[in-house]
Amino acid sequence: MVNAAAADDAILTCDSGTIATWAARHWTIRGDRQFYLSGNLATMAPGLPYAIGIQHAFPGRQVIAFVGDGGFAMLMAEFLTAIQHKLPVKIVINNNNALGQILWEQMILGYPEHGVRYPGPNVDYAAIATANGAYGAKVRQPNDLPGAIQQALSYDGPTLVDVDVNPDEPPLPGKVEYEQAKKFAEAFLKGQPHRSTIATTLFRDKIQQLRS
Ligand SMILES: Cc1ncc(C[n+]2csc(CCOP(=O)(O)OP(=O)(O)O)c2C)c(N)n1
Ligand SMILES: [Mg+2]
Repeated sequence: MVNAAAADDAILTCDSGTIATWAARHWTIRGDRQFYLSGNLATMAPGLPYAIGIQHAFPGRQVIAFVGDGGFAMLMAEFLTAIQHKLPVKIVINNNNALGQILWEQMILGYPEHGVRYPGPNVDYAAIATANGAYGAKVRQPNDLPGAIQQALSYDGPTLVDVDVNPDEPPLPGKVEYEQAKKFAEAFLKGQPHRSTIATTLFRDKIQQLRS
C-alpha cells in the first residue's frame, strides 16, 4: 500500500528485522526511488535516523521510514527531533508487538520461541506523535489503513502511522530448504506457543498464493 501511494522519487528507509523482508518484497524501485537499509551489521533501528538525515539533505523529497515496533521503541525520542526541525518524514510502524526476526530465527533453529513477544496490548506510538503536534494515526483494522497512509503522505509535516499487524505471519524465504522445514517442525513438536495461529496463517498464505 505504501509502495502504491508513494511518489516516484520517494526514499524508503528501513530497520533490521522482519520489516526488511517485507520492504524488500514490496518496495518497487521505479523513477528516482531509493531504498536504505543497515549495510553490514544489521543493527536495529536505523530507519528513523536515516530518514531524518536524508530529509535534511533532500528537503523536497518524500522520505518514508518503514520500521519495527522494537526498533522504534529504541530510538523513538528522535521523532521529537523531526518535529522540532519541522522535517516532514513519514514513519510507518509495522507493529507486530514482538521482536519478530528473533521469533522466527529461534524456530528455524529448532527451538520454540522464548522471550520475544511484548506483553499486550500493543503500544500506541501514534499518541506520541499527536501529543506533540505531529500527524499520528493508530491503525487497528485493515480497512483503516488506506486512509491513514494517504493522509500521512499528503500531510505537510512529520507523520507517524502505527499499524497493528499479525505477529504470526512468517517471513518465509522464496525457497524453503529441507533443513529449515525440519527445524521448524521440530520447534512445533517441542511445544512452540501460538502454533495453531501460525499454522492457520501459513495455510491461508498458501491458499492466497494458489489463487493469485
Ligand atoms: C542493536 C541490535 N540489537 C539486537 C539485534 C538483534 N535483532 C535483529 S532484528 C531484532 C528484532 C527487531 O524487532 P522489530 O524492530 O520489532 O522488527 P520485527 O522483526 O518485529 O519486524 C533483533 C532483536 C540487532 N540486530 N541489533
Ligand atoms: Mg516487531
